[in-house]
Amino acid sequence: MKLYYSDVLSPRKACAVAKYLQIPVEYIFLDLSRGQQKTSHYLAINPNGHVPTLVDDDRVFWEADAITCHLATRAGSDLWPQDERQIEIIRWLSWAAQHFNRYAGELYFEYIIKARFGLGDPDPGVVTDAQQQFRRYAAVLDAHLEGRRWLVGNQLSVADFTVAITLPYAEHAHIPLDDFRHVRDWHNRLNELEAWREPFPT
Ligand SMILES: N[C@@H](CCC(=O)N[C@@H](CS)C(=O)NCC(=O)O)C(=O)O
Repeated sequence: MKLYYSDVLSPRKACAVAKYLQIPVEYIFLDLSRGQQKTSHYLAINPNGHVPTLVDDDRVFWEADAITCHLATRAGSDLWPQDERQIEIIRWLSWAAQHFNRYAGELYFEYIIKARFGLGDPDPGVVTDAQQQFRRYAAVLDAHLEGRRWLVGNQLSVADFTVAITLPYAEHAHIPLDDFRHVRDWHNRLNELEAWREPFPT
């Protein structure tokens, strides 16, 4: 299996799951600052020109969530359980993409990507709005996590990897977590996993 990645948000998810599951993967780093995600060779496997992409024999997967589910299926892991828990996991994946990570991702872009790629200063209007919307959805997550260790069925799943994906950057991205103790406790549990703390190949 080949995993095309870079050391940024979406690939982090795929790398963390591959490492957690100890799947033998050939990691191929793409330098986004040099446009390596836009070469004709790469666009042939991922026409979006984004990372990550997983190539497993003659099957190609883009979208990090599809990649994590495929990796878990290949490993026979309950990170993507083969039962009705899938429905609840899909709910969290969808919610993260549309709401929670949408606004946390805006803060990640404003504070981390702009600085890294020389795209200028954070836009105060975007930051204020994103922080306000983030708090709204973080309250939903915080209430769900009260009394639970993990998001679905009190067992680690791909939903935890996806929903939490911006949180390692919370401090630098000014993601406001102060009011959400259960979210912080849950992320501390993820931080006990080496694959979460250090997802990228060295
Ligand atoms: N929804 C996609 C998002 C992919 C994506 O936007 N990746 C970013 C990095 S986090 C990227 O490739 N940026 C470089 C570019 O678009 O040129 C996924 O989850 O895989």
